[in-house]
Amino acid sequence: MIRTRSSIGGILAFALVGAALAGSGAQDAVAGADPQVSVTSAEAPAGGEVTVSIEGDSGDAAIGAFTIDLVYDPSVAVARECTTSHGLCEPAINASTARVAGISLGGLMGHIEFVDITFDVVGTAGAVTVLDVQVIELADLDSKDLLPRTEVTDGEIRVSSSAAAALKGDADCDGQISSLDALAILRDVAGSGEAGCGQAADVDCDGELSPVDSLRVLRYVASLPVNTPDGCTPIGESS
Ligand SMILES: [Ca+2]
Ligand SMILES: [Ca+2]
Repeated sequence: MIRTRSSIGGILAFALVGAALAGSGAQDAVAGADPQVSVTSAEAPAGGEVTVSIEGDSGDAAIGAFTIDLVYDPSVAVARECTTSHGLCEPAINASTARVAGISLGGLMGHIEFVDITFDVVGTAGAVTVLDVQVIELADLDSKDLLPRTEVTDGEIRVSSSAAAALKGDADCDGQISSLDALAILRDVAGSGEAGCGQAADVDCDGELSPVDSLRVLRYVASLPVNTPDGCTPIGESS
């Protein structure tokens, strides 16, 4: 019995050392550095969506297991979906908290992308929610608790003014003007889709969407001259 157990232990130890060595090849740990966990900040108009990332650095450790919560104000932004490559994530373990939990046999070292979380922005312009990072668990490959020496940095989501952000001609509201905007207008006119930013799409300011609006956007994209009626914001400028 003893012999069997020790040989299993030996194999396991060998596997862990091998995995740790493999993991340390790409990015060497910085001796004496503390682990860090932070979240990116973002700004988006009301009704839009925004993705933030919880990132970190292993410092001088190799991270074997983690559980991290992100607490937010659901009157400003609500987490809708999340993606992680290290385990599992859930955008809403309750009305104001997203969670990611993961493990690594070889140990996560260097820069770490824990999770991407996409929020629907529901607050009014000027509203802000703190993104409160709460590290529930952070342990190395020996299950040693790294929490006491982990630096944690919060972020925020700010609701911008959509009126100021809207570019004339940006019919699909992606922040740039391209042939896709001309297509979005034409699809709207044909009844087979809706231009998300209707006011920005009405580039000749006559109060309705028409093929003329689409053509003007296409001329702009092709760097051809575009006449703008008096009192109408030119294509490519903020309205
Ligand atoms: Ca666009
Ligand atoms: Ca028009």
